[in-house]
Amino acid sequence: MAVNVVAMILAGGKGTRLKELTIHRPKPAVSFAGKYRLIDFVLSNCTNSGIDQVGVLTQYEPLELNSYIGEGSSWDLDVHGASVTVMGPYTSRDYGFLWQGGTAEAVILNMPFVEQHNPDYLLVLSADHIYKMDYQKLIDYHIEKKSELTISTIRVLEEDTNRFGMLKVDDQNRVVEFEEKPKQTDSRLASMGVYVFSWQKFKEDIAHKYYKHLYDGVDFAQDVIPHFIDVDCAVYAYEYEGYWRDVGTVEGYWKAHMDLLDPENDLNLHDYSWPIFSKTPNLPPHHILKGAKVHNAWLNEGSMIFGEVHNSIIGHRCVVQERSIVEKSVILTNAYIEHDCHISYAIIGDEVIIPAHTDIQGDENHIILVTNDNLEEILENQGRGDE
Ligand code: ADQ
Repeated sequence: MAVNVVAMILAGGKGTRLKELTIHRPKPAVSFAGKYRLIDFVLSNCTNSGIDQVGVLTQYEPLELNSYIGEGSSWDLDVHGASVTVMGPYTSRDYGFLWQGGTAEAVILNMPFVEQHNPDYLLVLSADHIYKMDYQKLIDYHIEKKSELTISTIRVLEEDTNRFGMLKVDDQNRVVEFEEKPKQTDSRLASMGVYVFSWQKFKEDIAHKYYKHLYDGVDFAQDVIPHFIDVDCAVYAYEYEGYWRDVGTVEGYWKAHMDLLDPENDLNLHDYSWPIFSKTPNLPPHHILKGAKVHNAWLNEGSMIFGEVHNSIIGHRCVVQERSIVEKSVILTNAYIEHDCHISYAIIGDEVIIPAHTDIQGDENHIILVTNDNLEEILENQGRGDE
């Protein structure tokens, strides 16, 4: 890449809307398709886009992400001068030993990391979206528009507008209005939480303006974007047209998995020109045993299927025992479905053992999430708690 870009990935989210999946781990470390972690997508996008200086901003339960990312070798971020640096929550004497709160705060406090690379552009990314995006095109657009802040956007349905930052633009795509999660809007242009800043502008304006207000929870969407628009900076929207899904809710997470099973969907993980890298354990191939039935499923390494699996994704080291049926479901890692169970429209978390003869049946509008934190409650609701 001719211009010098540093990417900062916001990976600190507690992810409360993913409920029990994020009790013991941050959202970016949650697994996806039985093989990946959510953060693999943004890290792979950086590698594939030629962005080789990456900072990962952690906060909530950072240990797992730290050890998962390590030196970055799984994403080729440790060769030819590339590097990925995982940054823990930041405090210092200057800040009265307080901890970072808002998203912009996290970046501002870690400015020394960005500054040491002396970049032309700062790319701010989140770690909880499933998409394959060439950030180089976004940066080219930012340069072409002589933009100071470019927000990557996607068109959304009316019923989803209250979940995103919504923008209004003029005929040159210059942003004239931005509202974070509005109750009502006629705009359909949503922020993807992906921003490009001209680094000089960020340093002079943002860092300077908010320096005294750090630890008030300074946030990109609530504070920085509205401020840039208010003071008449060049803020442009870039319209991204590929597959993009926010997997911050249980339903969104489940739907993204079902998209993988649909050969017509745009999220093609078989496109080897844009690989999604991951760090996976060394396991034997999956095994479909005699008498098992499998139809339209992703089965990960080390899994053993004795029963039936339809339209589902099975993570590594999972077992589906005899006469059990799994359909329209996602089974994470090392889960064990004993015999004669019926699981549909469900997500079964890591290490969960579903006892024999259990029925867990949700529907399209109600996906049932089962983890070791709520298993007992779910079994009790079925009248099986004392068995
Ligand atoms: P949300 O995702 O709801 O909306 P937020 O909860 O602030 O916004 O999280 C943004 C990202 O930053 C997440 O990946 C989160 O994990 C991470 N994060 C939050 N606080 C952090 C901290 N202190 N340190 C490190 N990481 C932190 C945002 C935008 C919307 C946009 C949607 C798109 O605010 O405008 O539409 O993303 O999904």
